[in-house]
Amino acid sequence: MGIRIALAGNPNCGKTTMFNDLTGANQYVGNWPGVTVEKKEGKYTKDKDVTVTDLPGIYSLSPYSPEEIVARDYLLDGDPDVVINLIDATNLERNLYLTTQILELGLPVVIALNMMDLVEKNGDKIDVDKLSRELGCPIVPTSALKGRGMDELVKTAIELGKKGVPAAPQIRFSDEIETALAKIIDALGSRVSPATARWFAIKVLEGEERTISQLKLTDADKKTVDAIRDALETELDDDAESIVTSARYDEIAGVVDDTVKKSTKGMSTTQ
Ligand code: BGO
Repeated sequence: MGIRIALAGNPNCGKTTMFNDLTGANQYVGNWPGVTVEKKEGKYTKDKDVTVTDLPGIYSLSPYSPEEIVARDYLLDGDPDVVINLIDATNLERNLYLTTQILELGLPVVIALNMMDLVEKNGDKIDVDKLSRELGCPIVPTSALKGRGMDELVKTAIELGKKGVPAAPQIRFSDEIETALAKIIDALGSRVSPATARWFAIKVLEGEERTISQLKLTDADKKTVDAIRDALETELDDDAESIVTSARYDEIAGVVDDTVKKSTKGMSTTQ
């Protein structure tokens, strides 16, 4: 049985460079069904049983653009064995916004901490082991441009894909938000698997229509989750989507603070 790897990341994180390095000339280019978003797939040059699917570059898994919808539908329904989430290590804070969402999907995930050559050049330090622990998935430092770390990355991805162990997202929001999420997970019951429950609960808390209609909630369940959302919005005096977005950024800022040491050379181009 072959392994299917999905490559996901922000625009400009080095995804094309990495995809070309992994697949060489073994690429097929087409469109995702129904949209004019380019779809690229290829076979790994060193093992033809490994297929790599390049997802569009995106900043979030919200359903606001065709690129985001394509990427999230593929991750949720396309059933990849493992996700390589490429992140630009010189822009960690911005890139982790997508990462924290990918980790919630219930899929095996390995992070490719790309552009490490630039981080080193700037004299910045990233505690990769700590970052891996705080996020809840393995991380392999890479430089797609220089072809560094690629073998270890694919080896880690294949192992994870074969084992099929989902990422274990470690980030937790404030108590008020976590209590609301727990109540929603309870209301969703067996409609969602334990590995995907957090993803769906967050989307339902945000009031995201697309997910709510996909879940086919009964009117009674809709009332229950609406009441949970209303109570949180009143308590925190904000709308649910902004509450979750701010909470994500707050937690990410904490993770970056814990794991990144900026050079004092003053030549860093980051943030
Ligand atoms: C240009 N290290 C470094 N230093 N650069 C990298 C790495 C890495 O690990 N990975 C990628 N890049 P894409 P998306 C460019 O094109 O793969 C560079 O959007 C330039 N071009 O070479 O396109 C990569 O697919 C002129 O840089 O990303 C590319 O995710 C001057 O990051 C850019 C400088 O990579 C984006 C850079 C004409």
